[in-house]
Amino acid sequence: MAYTVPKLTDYSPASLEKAAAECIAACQTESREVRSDADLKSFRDRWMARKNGILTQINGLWLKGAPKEAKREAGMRVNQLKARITEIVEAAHVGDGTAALTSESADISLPGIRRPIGAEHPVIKTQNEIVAVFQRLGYSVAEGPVVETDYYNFEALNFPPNHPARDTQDTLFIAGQESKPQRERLLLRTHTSPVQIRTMEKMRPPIRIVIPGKVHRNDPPDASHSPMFHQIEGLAVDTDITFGDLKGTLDHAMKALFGSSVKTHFRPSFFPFTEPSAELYVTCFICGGSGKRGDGPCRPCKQTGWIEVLGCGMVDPNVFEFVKDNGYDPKRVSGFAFGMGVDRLALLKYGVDDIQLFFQGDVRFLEQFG
Ligand code: 2U9
Repeated sequence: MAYTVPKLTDYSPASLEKAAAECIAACQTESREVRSDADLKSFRDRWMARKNGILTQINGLWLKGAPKEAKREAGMRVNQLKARITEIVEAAHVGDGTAALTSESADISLPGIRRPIGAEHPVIKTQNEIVAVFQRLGYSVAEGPVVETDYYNFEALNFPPNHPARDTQDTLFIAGQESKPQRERLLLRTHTSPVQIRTMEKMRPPIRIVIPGKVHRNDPPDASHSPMFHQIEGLAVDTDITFGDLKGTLDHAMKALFGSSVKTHFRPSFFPFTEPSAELYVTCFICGGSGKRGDGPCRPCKQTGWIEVLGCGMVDPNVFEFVKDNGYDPKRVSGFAFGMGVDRLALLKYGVDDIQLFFQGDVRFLEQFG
């Protein structure tokens, strides 16, 4: 009985596997019954014809028929099946039947299906390396929602009501929120700091956490900006945390990440949620701090020999006010925090000059990091 494409009712991986195997076996069997050029032509058309070929029927019946939740699995399985059938049809030739193999199923002379093993994404690789340094220092990893409220993303982080970061040119707000009170309005988080507030609401001090995650800003994409990028923030709160603890901790972390020879440099800065605040620079890990690469300028550090890695500071007591009832009394506890952009560090680390390459999904670019 010639093979016909069955209508699938069960789209479980096992059922898809079985249906695909039956199809492949049928195609192999028929490929061995080709005795003439005419046979070969009708065999090819029967399987490959754009109009009503078996592969076309499979598309129609199996893909279009797939329930939404099975679409992806079905899609993947059908693509593999198509690749396999195409191989068999292309390998088919006019035979004298003697080639009929004893064991019906596997024609081991045919090439196997190459299953490309993916590689860890360079940004996630960099993120995991940084998180691991702080985990080794006893920090735990916290995560939280990407869709946040104005309260957790701004208000609880001591952003004054009219702070520019609040307006649309920097922040992607969820539409249709106008009727809600400001603090309940939903937005795409612009930093992972809201997770620290949510964590302090749940866990009493002392606390040591690092928060990796995606953040969103209303930035037009260019070689160094992406509306979606990755951050890692950290927070340490206890009874007597000092700026010295911040400097010691971050100096250790930078040496663990970029090599024990790097030096660190803290420059005064400002953030709404920390006071005092600083930017942390490390000696350029590309030119070693000379500002020169070969006889040319070191562009990553703009010939300064220093690279800005992160922002940091002592948690502003105003921020603790929002979590005071859970033991974060600013008179009794103090803390430091820091935040860094991961994609930028991955660009420097891998010498990539366009952040868009990270998000275009071009396997030729990504498989370099395998
Ligand atoms: C709480 C208290 C303080 C987190 C901090 C920074 C400094 C910082 C930037 C780095 C590069 C954002 O991705 S970036 O553009 N972040 O410089 N972030 S201190 O401070 C906090 C967070 C939470 C409760």
